[in-house]
Amino acid sequence: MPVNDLLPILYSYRRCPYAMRARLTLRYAGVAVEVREIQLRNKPAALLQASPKGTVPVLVLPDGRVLEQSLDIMAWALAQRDPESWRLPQFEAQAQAWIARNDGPFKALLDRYKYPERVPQAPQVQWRQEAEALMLAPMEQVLQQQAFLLGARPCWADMALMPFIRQFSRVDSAWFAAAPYAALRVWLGGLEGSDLFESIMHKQPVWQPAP
Ligand SMILES: N[C@@H](CCC(=O)N[C@@H](CS)C(=O)NCC(=O)O)C(=O)O
Repeated sequence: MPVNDLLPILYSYRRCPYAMRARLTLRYAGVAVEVREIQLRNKPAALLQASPKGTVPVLVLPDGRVLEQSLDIMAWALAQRDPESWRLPQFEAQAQAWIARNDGPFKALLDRYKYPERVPQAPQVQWRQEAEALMLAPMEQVLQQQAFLLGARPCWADMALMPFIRQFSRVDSAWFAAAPYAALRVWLGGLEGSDLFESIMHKQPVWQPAP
């Protein structure tokens, strides 16, 4: 049984970047949810029943609707409340373009860079260089001009990308610290050091269904 039948239930995995972007947006929007921390290797039946594809995040709404894509959860949360205008209708196409580049080709390169042993056909550095050209360098160029991807204030594209850039930065943090991406480091450091990010990264026990 949910803790409170009126609360949406978020199936989440603390370290999953897709789940991070969902938790960030729900928290920012002030939407209270019951977070159910799962283990990817041992997914609860209730999650698979709600969403058989078996990825997180998944948000189950009190009316029974199921949102099973992180971007849908972000959009739903922002439709409830968007106090600092993360959604900028005039820049929606640019936001979508950054997110598509992140979730598509950048995520593929990030996985290769992170797990180079799975793709022995090329050295790890190749995946990093491709990711730099695709994402880090273009982001750096923008962030040298303005503090966030679409202007002086954060928007939902910043929040959607940040967990992935963070993951990338941690594969080889010494390299990232010295790489020619000073503005990107400031952007990442600011978002990572924010109270909002800190608030969604607290450790919590794995959810156990009631016996
Ligand atoms: N397109 C999905 C991707 C979510 C996703 O791939 N999540 C990973 C964890 S980071 C997952 O649940 N993988 C399933 C597994 O590893 O079994 C979304 O945006 O929500």
